[in-house]
Amino acid sequence: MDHIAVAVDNLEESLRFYKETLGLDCITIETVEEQGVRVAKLEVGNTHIELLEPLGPDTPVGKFIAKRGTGLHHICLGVDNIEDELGKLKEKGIKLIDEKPRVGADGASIAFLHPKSTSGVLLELSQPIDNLHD
Ligand code: CMX
Repeated sequence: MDHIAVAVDNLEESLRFYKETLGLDCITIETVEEQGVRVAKLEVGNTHIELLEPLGPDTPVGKFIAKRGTGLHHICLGVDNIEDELGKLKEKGIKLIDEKPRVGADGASIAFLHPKSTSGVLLELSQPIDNLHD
């Protein structure tokens, strides 16, 4: 489990609960322009919670919040070789949102699977940057 992501209206307001009340460590706050989000990464054991604040109402997470409200947005599994995994999933008939990986938080290589193939949950695969092969 790489992380669980929660869509929020306001990062600082949500951090008051996750960081100050729960006492989780916020290890990074990063703007990922390509994804239209500001991301706060909190450490929980050997995994993370990511809080996603949309950069505007017309971004994917902004539209998600307008349609469904704030809350659980996606779960992310870490993989060693994302291209291989996407190839294998495609062969098995899994519906992919991203056939090719793109850049996510921390410069990781990421791709989303369509919720139709995952019982309704948006599922992300992520290959960390320190694990990228040549
Ligand atoms: N949970 C469940 N279903 C979701 C969903 C979510 N969070 N987001 C989208 N969907 C559904 C849509 O309803 C749609 O369903 P239908 O095809 O049945 O209508 C389907 O998934 C595709 O969604 P879409 O928005 O129409 O498709 P796009 O290709 O435009 O975008 C997606 C898909 C998921 C990439 C985009 O909506 C999104 O959320 N982008 C932001 C990604 C993000 O969180 N980035 C954070 C980066 C930080 C990191 O590295 O983790």
